[in-house]
Amino acid sequence: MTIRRLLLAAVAASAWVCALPAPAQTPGGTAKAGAHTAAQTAAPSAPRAIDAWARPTVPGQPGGGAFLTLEGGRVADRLVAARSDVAQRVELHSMRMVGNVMQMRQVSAIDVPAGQKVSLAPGGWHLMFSGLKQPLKVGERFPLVLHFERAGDVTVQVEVKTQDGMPADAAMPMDMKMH
Ligand SMILES: [Cu+2]
Repeated sequence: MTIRRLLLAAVAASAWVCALPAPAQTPGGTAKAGAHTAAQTAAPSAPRAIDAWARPTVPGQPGGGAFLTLEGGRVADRLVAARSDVAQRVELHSMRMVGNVMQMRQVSAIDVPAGQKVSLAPGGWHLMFSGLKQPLKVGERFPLVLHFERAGDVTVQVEVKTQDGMPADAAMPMDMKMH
C-alpha cells in the first residue's frame, strides 16, 4: 500500500517534472504563448503619448502648436484637456480643409479607441498653446499633462523642434492667422 502510493507519487512527480521541459522543445508555440501573455500583462490600461514635439516660437508670439501620437490602452478613452507650465492654456484643436480654406477650431475631446493609434499632427488634430510665458526654443524639453476622461493625467515630455527642418517663422504664421 505504502509502496504503491510512493510509486504513484513518483509517477506523478516525474510526469510533472517532465512536463516542464516539454514546452522548450516547441519553442515556436511557447514563444508565442509567452509573448501573448506578456503583452496582455504589459498592455497599459491608460493611453500612452509618444513622440511629442512642439514648434519653436519667436519672442512675443502668444501661441504655438504641439503634436504627438496617442496609443490607446486596454479600454477606449478620450483626451479631454491638457495643460503645461509653459502656457496659460492648452487647447485641443482640429484642422481641416473647407473648400480652399484651412479651418482650425477648438474641440472638447479627442477619442482614443482601445489599442489604436491617434495621430496629432500638422494639418489635423493638435494641441494649441495660448498665452505662452516664454518662447519655445529648439532643443528644449518641457512636460505636458494630458488629461483623459478615464485614465486621468498622463504626463509627456515635449521636445521643441522644427518639422523637417522648417524654420519656425515659416511653420507658424498660418496657424496664428486662424486665431
Ligand atoms: Cu490650433
